[in-house]
Amino acid sequence: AARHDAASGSSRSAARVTNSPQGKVQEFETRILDALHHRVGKNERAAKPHDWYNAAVLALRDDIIDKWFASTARTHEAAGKRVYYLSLEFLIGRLLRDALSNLGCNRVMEQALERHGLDLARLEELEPDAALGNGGLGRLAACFMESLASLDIPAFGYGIRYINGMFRQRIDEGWQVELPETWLAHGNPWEFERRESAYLIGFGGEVTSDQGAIRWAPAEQIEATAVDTPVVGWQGKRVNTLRLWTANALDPIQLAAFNAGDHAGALAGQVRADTLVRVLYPADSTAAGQELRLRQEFFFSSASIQDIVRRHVQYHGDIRTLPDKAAIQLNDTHPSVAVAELMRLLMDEHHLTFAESWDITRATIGYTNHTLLPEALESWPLPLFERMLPRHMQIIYAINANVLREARRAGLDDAAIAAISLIDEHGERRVRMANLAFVGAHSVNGVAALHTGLMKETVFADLHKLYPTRINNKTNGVTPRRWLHQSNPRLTGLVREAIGDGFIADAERLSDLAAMAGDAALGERVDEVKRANKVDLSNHLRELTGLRLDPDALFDVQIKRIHEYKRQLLNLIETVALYDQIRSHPERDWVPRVKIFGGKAAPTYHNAKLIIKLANDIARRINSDPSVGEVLKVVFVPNYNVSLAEKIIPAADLSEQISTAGMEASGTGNMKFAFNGALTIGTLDGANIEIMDRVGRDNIVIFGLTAEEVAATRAKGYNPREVIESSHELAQAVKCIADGVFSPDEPDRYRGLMDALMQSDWFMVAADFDAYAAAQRDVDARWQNRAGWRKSAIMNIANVGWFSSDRTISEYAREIWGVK
Ligand code: B1N
Repeated sequence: AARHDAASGSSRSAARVTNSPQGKVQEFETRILDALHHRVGKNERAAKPHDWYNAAVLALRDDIIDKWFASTARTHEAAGKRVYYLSLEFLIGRLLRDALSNLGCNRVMEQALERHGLDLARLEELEPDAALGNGGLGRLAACFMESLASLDIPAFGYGIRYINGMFRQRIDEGWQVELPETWLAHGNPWEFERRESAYLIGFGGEVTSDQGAIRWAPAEQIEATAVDTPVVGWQGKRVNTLRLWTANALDPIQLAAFNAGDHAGALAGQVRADTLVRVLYPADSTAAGQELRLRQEFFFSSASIQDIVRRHVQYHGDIRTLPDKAAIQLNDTHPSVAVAELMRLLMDEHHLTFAESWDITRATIGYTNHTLLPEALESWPLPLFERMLPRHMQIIYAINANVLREARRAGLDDAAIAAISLIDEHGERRVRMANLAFVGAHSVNGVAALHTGLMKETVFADLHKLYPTRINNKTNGVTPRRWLHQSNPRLTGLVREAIGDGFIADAERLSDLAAMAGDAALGERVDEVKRANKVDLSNHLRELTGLRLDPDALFDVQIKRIHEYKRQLLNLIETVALYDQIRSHPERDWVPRVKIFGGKAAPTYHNAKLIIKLANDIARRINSDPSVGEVLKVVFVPNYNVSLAEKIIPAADLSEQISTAGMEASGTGNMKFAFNGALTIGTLDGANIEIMDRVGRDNIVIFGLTAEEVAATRAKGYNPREVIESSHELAQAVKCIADGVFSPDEPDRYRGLMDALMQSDWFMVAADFDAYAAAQRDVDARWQNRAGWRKSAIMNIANVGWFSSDRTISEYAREIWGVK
């Protein structure tokens, strides 16, 4: 039996004498105590919950590190190709449950902690939510990292270790207030700083040429240092690395200046370095135009490319074989400058010709586009670009000359050539980062079938003519480990009983459930699971907001960034219309509903912030109106983040995916809800279309204009005022909001918002309103047929296994990266 000897430094190996479940618990307990004593520096009496959390992570981490070494060794031996995923965002959330669950240590950890009167679930809640991302794009990167490890593909994620990630949202009298999120305040037991992996990143200065040899002498240099976090795959098969860069001044303190009394000046360099990695730009689906953003982009792209090139040369000698050993994927255009940086290293440091370098660059790089919204397409004023990155500007001109010559030869006209150019010549000249990424990549992919089609027809139409085989589709996916197995243990248990547990590693096995979809007993159990999850969520929301919710009501959820194209306003106006209807017809058999909203607005996005205030104003009014009682409740959940999503999604009955068709590239929340048995109410947009194709038209509620119809309606001249005036319900609701019924303290608060709806309504809220309201009444009818609803819920779970990020990553691996 294992020796219980916490004080002994060698207790770890001593405790490894048995493999029995009790022996394992014993071993964990010993390791936790060892970590608590010797690494946290506390004994059991002095330890605070946070100390126990740290000790638990450290104990588990030892296992992870062993597997990490083994994975790296295997990769070296195989000498195969590695994947490098460059992303300015990784929205990873908490890691403890993910690691425990993927290592199969959950139960053991729970029992080891129980011996000290500690509750694992409570400790898990102490971990800060690592929010190094805004929304879908960053969360996708995190799901991809997990799938890469689960599929045993050697991969690195490269990004920035922001000191302050996504801001914390507080709701003050209904208004969003942004507070800094200090996720590193208590230290981060998951990360390892690698001082030996550091690179110089240059900015500004001059380029000189000496007998053909080009020399860039930057005016400023900052050191990028790697900070590594292990990424544990399913069943610990592989542990990959998420490598985030932090910044340091070469001279953290200039002593001469300091001694001369210029204390601030002496530290200015370090301040400049810190500023680089200080904050994540909180803009989702809009381009952040400031100089600091371009500095961040170059900083992390350059460090990552230097690291990749160094590793290649170290292991394989010849830089010319880079495309055989490295696949670099650009997550949107934020790392586009990597194209120019790789070219620079190949030409200026490795002395290859332009032609050789260009072939290597394109063979190595792939680019994923995530949005066609014009306001999100990055471009930089040419003078700024040239001042910050003079050598890269020269290289971009050279690439442009090369591409435009090709375009001429292919017979493209002036308009097409102007559209293809890396330089936008309309007005102030700008560098187009999407065009740079497109021409510098051998593969350019969209994230859902509709989106990829629209890429070919709109933003990239001319580039697509020149390179007709480059654009391809890779429909997004989500990891079933985090979004089903970990976040919904009740449903996981039920599914496991029904079809075994193969679906965790291979989500498409969920299809075995389809044959049982009509089984009344299974339907009832799915319902019980959902109800239990709703009770948990209600309790949590009561703590957060003070509101009491009825777990037997239909939980109708819209959680995502607040953006006009996502149309939270459509949902809110329909809520107001429903409220009117309930009060006018109290005798009807209304389906009790809880409308749940959550999401952050970009701090400078005025209308988005106003929409948050409107949601809160509507909630206050409706929730305190006794005439609707339990039939309708509205909740705005503050500070929506990954951890909240993990609690809300398993408890949702209805998933709101109601963007204006053609505007949501894919969506990934839509997939998470479906995996958890919610029905979708949605437009024919992004991946909703593919979800419909798989779950079947009877198990999803689709409404509204198609992308084509949206375009046609705009083209022929859309008059929202007419539409509003012709819909009694809509006109009534818009008038109420405009007249201040929900804002008696400031009656004109929403006048402008409603006027804009009447006058232009770019997002077609009015055009889709009647269809949406009718779809909601269809939802009510379906809900009242309990057996039918349950069957649809099961059909959703059974048919969305394809939306596993394992499937997505397998497609990238096979069709873009050329890895096993
Ligand atoms: O990427 C997700 C998609 O599922 C969503 O539909 C899409 O909106 C999202 C600039 C973006 N596109 N573009 C961004 C984020 C931050 C930023 O600074 C743009 N996010 C998306 C995953 O494919």
